[in-house]
Amino acid sequence: MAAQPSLCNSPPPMESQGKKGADPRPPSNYTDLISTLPLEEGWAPMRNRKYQGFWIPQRALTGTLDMQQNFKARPDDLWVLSYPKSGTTWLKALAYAIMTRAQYPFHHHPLLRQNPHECVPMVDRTYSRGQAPEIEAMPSPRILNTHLPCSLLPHSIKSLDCKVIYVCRDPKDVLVSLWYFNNGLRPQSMEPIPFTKAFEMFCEGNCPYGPIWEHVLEYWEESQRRPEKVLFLKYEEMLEEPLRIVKRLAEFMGCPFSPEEEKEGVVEEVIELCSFDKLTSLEVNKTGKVLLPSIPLTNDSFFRKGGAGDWRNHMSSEMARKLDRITEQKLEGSGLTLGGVAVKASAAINGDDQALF
Ligand code: PAP
Repeated sequence: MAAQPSLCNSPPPMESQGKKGADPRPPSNYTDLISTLPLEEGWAPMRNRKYQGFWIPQRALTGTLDMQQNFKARPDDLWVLSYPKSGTTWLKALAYAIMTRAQYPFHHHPLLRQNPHECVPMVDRTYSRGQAPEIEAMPSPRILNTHLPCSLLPHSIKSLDCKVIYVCRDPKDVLVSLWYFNNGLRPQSMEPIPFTKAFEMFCEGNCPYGPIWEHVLEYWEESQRRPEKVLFLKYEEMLEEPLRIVKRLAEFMGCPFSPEEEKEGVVEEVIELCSFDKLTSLEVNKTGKVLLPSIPLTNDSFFRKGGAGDWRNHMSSEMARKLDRITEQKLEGSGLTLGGVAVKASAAINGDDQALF
């Protein structure tokens, strides 16, 4: 297989770098490189390009490359990371509500007026819009987000040892959620993708930020190596035990709930503020628009059913078995289980492996 251009490991000199007074990062600098990357259009209108082993949406690629080159991490940055459709919106809301709880009363909280994606920006998309200064202007501590896999994160995040919270979800439910989301991106003139076609593409790893298993595994292994810096969560356990997870999140973030706060019900208030029912009842999430130019998205597209197991309404048991089998094979030996697939836990994380961070 032909070697793919690598900006991550050995950044090439960019034309504008080092030039005094020049715009440091016109996104067009990357167009030539991007046009050489393998292209897939099965998820149209989304076009995905294979970059360093992952199918990255083309519209996120300029931002990804720009971010890899220019993003400056701060030691107290907190990253909320995920494969798409795995619980990002919820986790963003929770992390933001936990971090800002002393700043705002819950009845007057920014999450009542802003979508969680506005409170916690997606850095590569912000860079794609040429608005990197917005990220640089954020006061510390920043909560930041991307769907990039661990191996594609900018080097400064790794070298500064920033804290990371990763959420994953049953791939079967991820696929269903992604299918609805992607169909919502299609103009009326386009038919929805047949679910069977989406299923096959997903199983082949051909999907935005896919393959999902490699994405999840990179962060899982990182969380095993450095649990104090990488917190690995599952959407399903957030649904089952929100109280335990929210307390764990606060501890990990370095702002645990005090006994007084617990007594006063602050943990429950955070959970309530970020709940599916609460967020979907808010005007901003019913009618607000997403800050992504050229994409016809409204904030309500981040909320659909908000539960586990909807795959049962979309897949035959044969399809479910096939996807579970792939998950099992991909995760074998990692000690990780996904979607109720009992993968044999063995002492699989090879301590000699090169850490991704
Ligand atoms: P993103 O990758 O576009 O940011 P993400 O938030 O990761 O999407 O995933 C969306 C899913 O989370 C949707 O799942 P569904 O399609 O199966 O319903 C959405 O409904 C669900 N979701 C969003 N907010 C919440 C919440 N507060 N609680 C539980 N689930 C939520």
